[in-house]
Amino acid sequence: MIEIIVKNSKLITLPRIDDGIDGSISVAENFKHIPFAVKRVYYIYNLLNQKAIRGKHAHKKLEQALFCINGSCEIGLDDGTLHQDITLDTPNTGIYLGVELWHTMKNFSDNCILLVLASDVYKKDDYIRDYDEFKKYIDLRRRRRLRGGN
Ligand code: T46
Repeated sequence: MIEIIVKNSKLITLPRIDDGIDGSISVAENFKHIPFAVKRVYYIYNLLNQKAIRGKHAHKKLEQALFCINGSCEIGLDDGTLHQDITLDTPNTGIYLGVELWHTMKNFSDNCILLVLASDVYKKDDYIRDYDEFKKYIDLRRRRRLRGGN
């Protein structure tokens, strides 16, 4: 099992209940398996261009959990210091994507379905879509934290 080394992220393993030839069920409950209350669910699919690179942004406040529930894809994580690529290819294993993490989604298999559970509704202002701006933002946040602010 891969170890996540970037800040504000970890692997999430959901329970998997196998019903033999009748299939399997995986379950995600707020605060039990997902470390926040889920307010929004969306999924990314129809990835006709397997070379697509999605994401390329960070969030200021939004927390998310990503599960590739069909096929596979790769999630690039960057906390401003460390970078890591994680392959998601198991429906009950996901990634917790905390705040202030630059992320990309890439190397999609053609049947990929990426399910995302999010802690808030869609807010355009929560996105940082420029990498230099992201670096400045996390640096400012770090200096504020050192001074005892939040
Ligand atoms: C994230 C990664 C993992 C909405 O109107 N409402 C929504 O809830 C979402 C998620 C998207 N949109 C619209 C905004 C854009 O016009 O859908 C379009 C594509 O969104 P975006 O380019 O942000 O998609 P991704 O795949 O780059 O990023 C998405 C999420 O937006 C983002 O929060 O962290 O998945």
